[in-house]
Parts: sequence; structure tokens; C-alpha cells
Amino acid sequence: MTGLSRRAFLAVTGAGAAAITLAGCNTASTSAVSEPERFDAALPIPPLAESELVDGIRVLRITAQAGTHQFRAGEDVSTWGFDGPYGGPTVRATVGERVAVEVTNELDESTSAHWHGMHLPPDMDGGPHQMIEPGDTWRAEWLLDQAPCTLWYHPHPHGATERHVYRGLAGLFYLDPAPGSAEAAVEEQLPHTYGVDDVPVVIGDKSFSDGGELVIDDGGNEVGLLGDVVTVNGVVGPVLQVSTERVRLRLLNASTARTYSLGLPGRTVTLVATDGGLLRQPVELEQVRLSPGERAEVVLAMEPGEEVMLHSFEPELGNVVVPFAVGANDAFDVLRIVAEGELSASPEVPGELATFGLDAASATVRREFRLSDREINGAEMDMARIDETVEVGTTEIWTVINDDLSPHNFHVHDVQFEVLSVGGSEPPPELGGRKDTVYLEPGRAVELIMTFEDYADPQWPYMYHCHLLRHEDEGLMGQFVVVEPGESADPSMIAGHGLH
Ligand SMILES: [Cu+2]
Repeated sequence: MTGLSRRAFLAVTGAGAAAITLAGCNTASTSAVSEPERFDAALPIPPLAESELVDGIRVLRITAQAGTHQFRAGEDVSTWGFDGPYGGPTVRATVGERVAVEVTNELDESTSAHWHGMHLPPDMDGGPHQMIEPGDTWRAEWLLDQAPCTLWYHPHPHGATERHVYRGLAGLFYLDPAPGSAEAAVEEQLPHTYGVDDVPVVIGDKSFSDGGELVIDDGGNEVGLLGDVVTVNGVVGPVLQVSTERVRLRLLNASTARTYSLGLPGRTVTLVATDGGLLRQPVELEQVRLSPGERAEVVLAMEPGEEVMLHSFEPELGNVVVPFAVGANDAFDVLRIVAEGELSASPEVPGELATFGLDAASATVRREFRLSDREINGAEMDMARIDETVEVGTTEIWTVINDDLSPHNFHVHDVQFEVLSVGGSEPPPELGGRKDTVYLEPGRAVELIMTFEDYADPQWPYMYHCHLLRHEDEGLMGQFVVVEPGESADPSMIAGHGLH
């Protein structure tokens, strides 16, 4: 067990901490994740969602449903998924297109579908104010107006997001570059054949009961549920066969609490993109740290006949007070990758990938967000309260501080931000791209810069929150509206709406 109950955690991190030793915690130096004996389950590739063009709009339909899924062959588990028992199809559309997604809820409780990382109007965001009741269909329609990137979609019902995502409701959403764009030329040079050399890797840790069902309430660990079984695209012990000299992995941490640090032991991977799109230049890394909700695109070079293991090293989580209780001591294999005897040629990764950048001198507003326990700036989430009001067109710098001795992270809806500093220093190169979610080390501040370009609407808020989903569910979330200059937030629509 990785278990250290929240009450015990608060006790050791509280005033009496100095008097308490952790000598009794004999799991402190060993990984709490149990690896499968063999990695021989063919990595499933999520199907691409079907779509049709209707009056120039790319229309997709997905359905949230309950079902039965086998993470391990022969073992049926009750799960939830979009268009299937677990996970969801990969949605693919092109920057510049209008998309409409019609989401039907066939579950027996209300849910929602949030487009994580998407720049879109607040009433299309699929947050806790856009609930879909059982039997209903909700239509979200918007213009894909941001850099090409790898996003994802998942439910966002207030107080229940951890459970809905953990049971399996999560899928990828690829924004492909517009034809003729600079990004399209780069994309040609990167591995880009879906499921062949451009491979979705959705990682989720699970915990199973003696009866083989998913354990959801694990007694209240500080960070939420840390499963002792790691799954990729819904299976345990996966293997990926590759037939090309280079393979691109689109990594998504769809876990509710666990942070991974992914790499190939003894060699580097080439990081080309993070949450919001391509980096300026590729970065060679030994490990890519991914906290819940973050994405990374890495390119691996393979030799014919070679076999490598994608591994999760002990993640560097900062100055956490009880490392084993937050997964900091866990290291384990994730995905075996086997190259065929003959590999087709792949282009080299371009040295220049993308051009972008927000100028700190253009920021006219600064805000500070202090995360402590389940409060941001001293307040728990209130669905009927607008916490921040932003004028459309403004570039702002948000300073986000983890005031606790345990991990948090921070996700902002509607925008992709850039990281200006981490703990007062220039961010490492892997944080040099556009992001929507960032890890927060205990006791340190990150400065984020972002521009709120569109979609002024005083009535419908966007969210910002910790993406450790139990923290979010328990109140570590706030709401902002984007308004026209001089306009005020109008919470009249949301007061009493969406509350159950
Ligand atoms: Cu948190």
C-alpha cells in the first residue's frame, strides 16, 4: 500500500512534524507500483472518431457509456468510456475548422465533456456549468483557433471529476496544422502516421479490489488515488511494434494524481511539443516529468531489431515532506517498444520547430494565486462566485504559489500560457513551450503569462484549478470571466445553475 491517510498526512506535516519520525514507514525506499511479469499485450490504438462535414462544420458524435473492459486478458472490470467501455476515440480536426461535438450521456448520472487546453467560448468549455443529464445530448460548437497541438477531453462535473476520469472517460483531441502553414511543413518532417509512427500513449494508474473491480475511494491519500497498476491505452503490460526509424509518442498523463517521469534508461528522448504545441527547438531529455493532465510529444530513434523500455523514473516532485505518500519513490516500466528487423526511413527532426512568444513587457495585469490545502487565496470553489474578472485582449502574468508541503499543479481553461519563471529562475527548456497545465513544487512560485484574446462573456466562467482531481473535487478550483473593457462579471445566470 502507498497509503498514508489524509489525516495522518496532515498530522506529520503539521506543527508536530519535527517530533514525528517516519521510521515506521518501511515502504519509503521502494516503489509501490507492481510491474506486470510480461509486457506482451499489443498496445491498443484508440480509433479515430468519425466525423462528417455539415454546412462547413466538422460534426462529431460521442457517447459516454458504462461497460466492461479487460485491462488484463480474461479479467472483466466495470468501466466507463466514450463510444466504448473505456477511454475514448481520438478526435482529429484541423486548425481553422469549425467543429461541433454532440455528446450524449448514456450513464445513469450527469457528466460533462471538457475540451482540455482548447481556446473556445466559455459556454462550450464543458466545465461544471455545462452538465449533461442522463439521456441528454449536449452540442458544443467552436472554431479551432490556436496552434496545432495534442489536447484531450474528459468530464468536469464539480465534485466528481476524479471518479469520472478514473473510470475511463478520457480521449485525445488532435489539432492538426492548417494546410500550407509553417507548422504543416514541420509536421511533414515529424512522424505523423497515426498508430504507426505517431502513437497515442494515454497513461493511467489503477487500483483493483480483491473482486477485480476498480477501487476509487482508497481511504483518502493526500494527493488522491495512487494506483499500484499502470495502464497504457487501457491495458497492463503493453508492447508497441515499430516499423520506422523514428517514432513519435504523444504522451498524456490521464491519471488523477500520479506524476510520471518518463524516459528510456541510458539514453535520451527528443521532446518536440508540450501541452499547447511545438517547442521552438527540440530538447534532448533523459526524463520528461508529466503531472496529471499534461502532455508531451517525444520522438525516439530506433535501430533495427532493437528493444527499449519506456520507464517512469522516481519523479522529482520538489521538497515534499512525505515522498512515498505522493508517489515520489515509485519507479516502474510503462511500455515495451520493439523495432522490426527492417525499418523504413524517417526524416531527421528539424532543428527549428515553431515561432511564438509573449512579451512580459506587454502584460498589464498581475494576479497571484496561493494554493493551500483545498483553497485558492483562502477560498474553496463556489459555483456561484466569480473569483476573477479579465478584460478581453489583455495580457496578464499570473503568479501561482504552492503553499503546501505536497504536490499540486495548475490548469487554466481557455488559454495556453508560457512559463516565465519557476522559483524565481528561468524555466528549464522543457517548460519553454506553450502549456495549459504546470506542476507546482511545494513552496515555490511559477509565473505564467497569457493573453485572453476572445470570447468576452460576463455570464459564463472558465475554471482554473489543481489537476490532481481529488484536490479539484474537494475545492481547489476558482472561476474567471472574460469581459469587454469596463464590463463587470454577471453571476446571475450561474447562481443556482448546475448545482445539485
Ligand atoms: Cu492539488
